[in-house]
Order: sequence, then structure tokens, then C-alpha cells
Amino acid sequence: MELFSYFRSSAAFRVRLALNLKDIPHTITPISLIKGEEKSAEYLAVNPQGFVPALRLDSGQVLTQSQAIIEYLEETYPDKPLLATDPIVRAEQRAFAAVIACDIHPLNNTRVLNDLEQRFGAGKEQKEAWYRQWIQEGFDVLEARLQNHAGRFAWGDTPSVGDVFLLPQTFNALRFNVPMDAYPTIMAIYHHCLELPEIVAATPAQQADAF
Ligand SMILES: N[C@@H](CCC(=O)N[C@@H](CS)C(=O)NCC(=O)O)C(=O)O
Repeated sequence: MELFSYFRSSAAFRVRLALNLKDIPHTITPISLIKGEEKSAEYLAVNPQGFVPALRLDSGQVLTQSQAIIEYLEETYPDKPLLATDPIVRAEQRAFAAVIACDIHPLNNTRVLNDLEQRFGAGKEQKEAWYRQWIQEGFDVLEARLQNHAGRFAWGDTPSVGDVFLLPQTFNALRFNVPMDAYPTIMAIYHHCLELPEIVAATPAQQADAF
């Protein structure tokens, strides 16, 4: 499998985590969002939406959208499951992931921040305030939900899809100086995640394109 990735992309980070936690062999092809490589003709032939991540399977089939890719990996590599077996818990785990993937991340990605600047003249401070607002709204909900099921990780003491979505978003929050005092459980999970070598290997700083 070949993962098209960018070291700072939190959506690509989710898939790197799923691949590593499931111990699935893969290669990583960096696509530089800074250089605009995601809009090159070569990459658009891989993913016409011009986003990372994309996962090219050994068959040549390309999968896009991190949630869909992770669901595919869960279905085809059931060992080391990222979803619980109980359908209710699975629904809760998917809802937790969706708060991040659907309600926080799309409002804060680079093209939205660029649009705020270009269309409405938003400056650096305004863009940072915007960024913080959507993370804080989402994290308020997630911190409360975690009280029901967190252990060392988002669900108990084993990494799950909850961590696969939460950790990259926490990296983004820290990078944009979101005050984290209100989120002790999210921060505890962040530190526990970073004790696992397979998780550390998926972090932005460990990617070849970070240098
Ligand atoms: N919903 C998509 C989001 C993917 C996404 O927003 N990727 C960003 C990086 S995190 C991207 O490729 N941006 C490039 C661009 O906007 O040109 C997913 O979960 O895969």
C-alpha cells in the first residue's frame, strides 16, 4: 500500500496512525502542501479532489477521505481492531470521530483560513481566534464524553479510533496555542499515546518530509 501524505496534515496523520496501530506494511509518498503538489496534474490523477490523504492499494485502486480509508482498513485488517464489537459503542466511537472530522477540522483547514483572509480580509489574530473557537467548541464536548469511557486512551486502555482522530487534532490545537487547561483528559490521552512507538512513528516530526 502507498499512502500519499503530508507531515502536517492531520487527516493524513489519522491514516498513518491506523496503519501503524494495525501493523499494516505500507510506503509513504510525501505530497507537499506548501509547494502546492496536491494540485499538480500528477497528483490530481491519483486524487481528483486534490487532498491528502489518499491510499493506493496493491491492486492500484485508490481510496480517499481519511474516515473511509480507516473504515476500509478496519474491515480488511480486523486484527488489532480500532472499533469496539458492541454496535452501540461503535456508533459512539464513530460519532466521537465525526465531531473532529466533520465539525472541527473542515472549518479550520488551510483553504478555509486562506479564504477568510482573501475574501474577508481576516488578519493573523482573527484567523487564530477562528481556529481556536471551533477546536474549543468540539473539545468541550469531547472532554465531557471522555469522562464516560476514557482510560489511558479514549476508550479504556487500548488505542482505538477515538485516539486516531483525537491525537492529530490535539497536535493542531497545541500548534495553534489553544489553551488546554480545560481539557485534562485529552492531554492525559495525548501523553499516553506518545508512550507508544508505533504512535510516535506516525507523528509529524517523524515523517521524512518534515525536514
Ligand atoms: N475530509 C478529508 C479532509 C482532507 C483534507 O482537508 N486534507 C488537507 C490537509 S489536512 C489537504 O489536503 N488540503 C489541501 C488543500 O486544501 O489544497 C479527509 O478526512 O481526508
